[in-house]
Amino acid sequence: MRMVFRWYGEGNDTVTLKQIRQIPGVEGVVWALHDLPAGEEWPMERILSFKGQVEKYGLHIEVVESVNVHEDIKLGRPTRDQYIENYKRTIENLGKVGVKVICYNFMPVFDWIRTDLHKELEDGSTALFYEKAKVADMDPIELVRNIADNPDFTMPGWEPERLQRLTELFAAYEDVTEEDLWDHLQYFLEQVIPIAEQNGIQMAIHPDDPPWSIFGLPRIMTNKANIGRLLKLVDNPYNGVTLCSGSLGVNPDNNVAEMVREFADRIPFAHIRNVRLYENGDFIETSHRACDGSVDICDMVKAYHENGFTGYARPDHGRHIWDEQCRPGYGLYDRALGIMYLWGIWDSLERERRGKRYAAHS
Ligand code: DNO
Ligand code: MN
Repeated sequence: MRMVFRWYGEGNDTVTLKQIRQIPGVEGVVWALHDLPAGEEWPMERILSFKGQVEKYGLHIEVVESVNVHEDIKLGRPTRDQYIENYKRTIENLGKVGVKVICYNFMPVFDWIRTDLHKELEDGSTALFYEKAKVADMDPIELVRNIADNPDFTMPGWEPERLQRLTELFAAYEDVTEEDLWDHLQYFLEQVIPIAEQNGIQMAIHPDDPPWSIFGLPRIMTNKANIGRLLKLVDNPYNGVTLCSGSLGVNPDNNVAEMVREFADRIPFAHIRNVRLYENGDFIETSHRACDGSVDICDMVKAYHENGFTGYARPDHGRHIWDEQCRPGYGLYDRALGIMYLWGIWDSLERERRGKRYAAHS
């Protein structure tokens, strides 16, 4: 398990590289050029300057999250070819600087969705929360009109330009079925995976978060059967999954440890976090500790260990603790605590495996 930590870049993150390098066992940052719109080629000089900045701190840039997929690709529009070409050029550029994994997602319109970014837990910390009924009842177009009154209803996909285009996007997706989305994903992967392979980069799709349809939009990366289907769409080791325990784990039918056991050789990147589920379908993000949430993090880490996992892992989100002011879910403290919990499980499994000959420095 190679531990990495998401970093949004200088001036765009409250956490510093100096802090990241002091978290035990963290070897690199998970990054992106967040200011570039989906569909554009990432310029080499921007990539190189980011690399230089990170490497000064002894960290690497081997994992990118995300290179976002342009909406025209997901919609299967004729204009998609130009965006796929740009995607391929970005892969080549990233391959040149030693990137090994590109995480991306194929969710129409929105990335992850929550209804409250600062919901209080019993201990006074706050975390990302999802109220199922609130989303189910919501007419997104109506919501756009009222957005000013809903400052806490934030979605990462809701940058201003996209907001304006929302009505148009919803109309465009009206006739797109789940099967259409599968076809569009296949079209994309058939072109992109060979380039990824030539450049030594594993593509790793992120599951949908939450893993069910919202606002009537199709969502397909939701469960074990569909991950299996994705891996067969282009049956190549460079077509992989970012197995996100928090995204998949909010559906109680999903057993993430079981997925690790089944798909181990196609998981180049693990997102590890815990979530607590409520009977009405609401959920809240918790500390990584297994007993704090509904996902059996211990069994899942054991599954990675049993399979000799050598991929990258990051603590996905954390709570906001000790009064930290940070990007929602992306503070330093709780994610660092999560890492220590993960290493605790991992090291004890490692010690067991090696038997008595294990020594602290081996
Ligand atoms: C949630 C996060 C996601 C992720 C993107 C990847 O679990 O990990 O926001 O970064 O979906 O494309
Ligand atoms: Mn994730």
